[in-house]
Amino acid sequence: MLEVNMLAPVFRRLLGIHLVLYLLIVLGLIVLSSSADAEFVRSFQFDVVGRLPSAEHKIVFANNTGLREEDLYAVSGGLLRQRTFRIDQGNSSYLYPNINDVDGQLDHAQDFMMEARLQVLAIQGRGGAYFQAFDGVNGYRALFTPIGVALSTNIGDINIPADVFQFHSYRLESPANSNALRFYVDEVLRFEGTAEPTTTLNGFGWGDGITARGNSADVDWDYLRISNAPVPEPSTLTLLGVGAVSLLGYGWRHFRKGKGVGGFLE
Ligand SMILES: [Ca+2]
Repeated sequence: MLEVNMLAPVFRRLLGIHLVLYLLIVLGLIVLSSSADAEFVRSFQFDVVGRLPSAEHKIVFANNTGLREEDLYAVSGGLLRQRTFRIDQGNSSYLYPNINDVDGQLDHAQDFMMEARLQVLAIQGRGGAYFQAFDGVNGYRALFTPIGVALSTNIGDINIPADVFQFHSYRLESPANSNALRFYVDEVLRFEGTAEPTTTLNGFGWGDGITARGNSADVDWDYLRISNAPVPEPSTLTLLGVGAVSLLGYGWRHFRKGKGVGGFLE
């Protein structure tokens, strides 16, 4: 009895060390998985007043309007304010790294996601506001119109009705190594089909996308984000979490038990 009680603190210490090690490993895995994601993500919040997107790494301002970037776009109040509705010729948008370049970093073998939150203030035609990406195999494109969003698919444009004049989030998604295209408005799946094949481009862009006269828009962009990396399996994280919680419970029971016995002896 005495020997068992002498061993108990040693056991508890060992258990404590194992518990701490286990938790450190779990934390490490979570940090590793999130940083692996972050490596491939570009996220634009437009939260720094006056910092136009062309100041961001490898973002190119493509502009054939004859006007300056600061005449067409402004950043304030957490928004990128696109004001191209009154521009009756040319277009101007933000591209990474260059829309005519095949050497981008988007990988068809990784999960793809591109999401923007925005409200349209004024729009005519199609594509005066847009966002799109190419991964070397497919193109993923959302073109805004007065009545919704025109999605590019393998069978041509498909109109998804939406009230573009209110703030909504819009997301394009395609699982790794697939030609599938999913489109969400405010997290609700609105379209599932096949993406448009486009093998010669790699990169992404957003802004005023159409040069033709009569296609223009004023838009407030709240954010724009793009990821292209495997998302950690929820089941793996859940398993790790369950393991951590049960170990904690196990340790807590032994801690109470040990304390109780110690109290009795004292
Ligand atoms: Ca914002």
